Amino acid sequence: MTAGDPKPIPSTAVCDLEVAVHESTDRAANTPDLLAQVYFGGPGQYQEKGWSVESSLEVLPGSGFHSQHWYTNGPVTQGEHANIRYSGHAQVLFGHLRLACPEPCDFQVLVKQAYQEIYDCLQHGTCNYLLRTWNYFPGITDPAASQSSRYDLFCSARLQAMQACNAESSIYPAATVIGSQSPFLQIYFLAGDAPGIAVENPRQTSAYDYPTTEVEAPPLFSRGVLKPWGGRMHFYVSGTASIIGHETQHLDDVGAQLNESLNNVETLVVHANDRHQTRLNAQDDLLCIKVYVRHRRDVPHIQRVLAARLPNTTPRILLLGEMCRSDLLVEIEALYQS
Ligand code: 3EB
Repeated sequence: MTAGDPKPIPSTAVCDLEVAVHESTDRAANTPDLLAQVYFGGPGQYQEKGWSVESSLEVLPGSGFHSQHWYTNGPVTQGEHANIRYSGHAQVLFGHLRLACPEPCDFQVLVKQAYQEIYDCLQHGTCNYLLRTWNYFPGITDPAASQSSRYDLFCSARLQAMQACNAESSIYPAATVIGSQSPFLQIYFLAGDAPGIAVENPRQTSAYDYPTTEVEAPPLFSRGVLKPWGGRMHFYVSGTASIIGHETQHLDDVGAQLNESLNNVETLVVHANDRHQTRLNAQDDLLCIKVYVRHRRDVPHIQRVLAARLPNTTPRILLLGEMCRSDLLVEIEALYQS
């Protein structure tokens, strides 16, 4: 660049991001500031009109919201990178990838490809920081040919992709990994042009430090990620289960597992406030909670525990899905917005 060339103007605009949840699955008006819409309970496909993700997990009774709309201060454009479809602008990106996962398939190769595409996509643009990921695929605890579970292969492949893309040193995103009933690896994710702040739970061993006698490759995610957007604070809480230290608690007791998971989320919020001077209220700032349920017969019990623990105004959705450990019956994730 010579002295006379115009220099790119550094972006000083404040990026807003606001999430709204809705009871219906009605499509949002496709306004320029609509970053993404996420629908639950559909076939898990791309929509032709507008930019949306359909999560393939079945919605269970007791669910109060069925869609999420993510808004930013636009204008937003859509693009594609390899198998990824994304929507965004210089400061925020929401992406979706869906790969067929036939039987048999080399699952580790598939996941490595997916994450390499994700890191590649982010490195090609301005939104280099992965903040939050959602990962769904079939047969999560099934042993593969190598005797490792698909979840083990997932963790190994995610690590390999990070290494291949030199993304290892970055802050791990908040993440959810759940087994689905549809024959696809579905990943959707949020990224930004600035990193979030990782928050770990003092009651739980950090997943990336799980003893290597128990896991083949460490699960590379943060328990929670704080991210300011303009004047708003988001706190993305990862899939959270009934685990203390690194051990599952309350075997065969779904109610106690759910209570313990909720305790873990509350502890994480308190810890984030202590460490980072945020003022999140564990109840009032909870925009929505997702509850992944292994057995549909547990739904009434789960509804009763939620009714006892959450204000009845807190939007929730119950989704049928399998956890990565066979002894877990329930797992939750939370989105805080203040
Ligand atoms: C756990 O706490 C439960 O591998 O990215 C939850 C959320 C879990 C994310 C991941 C795994 C992951 O270890 C499992």
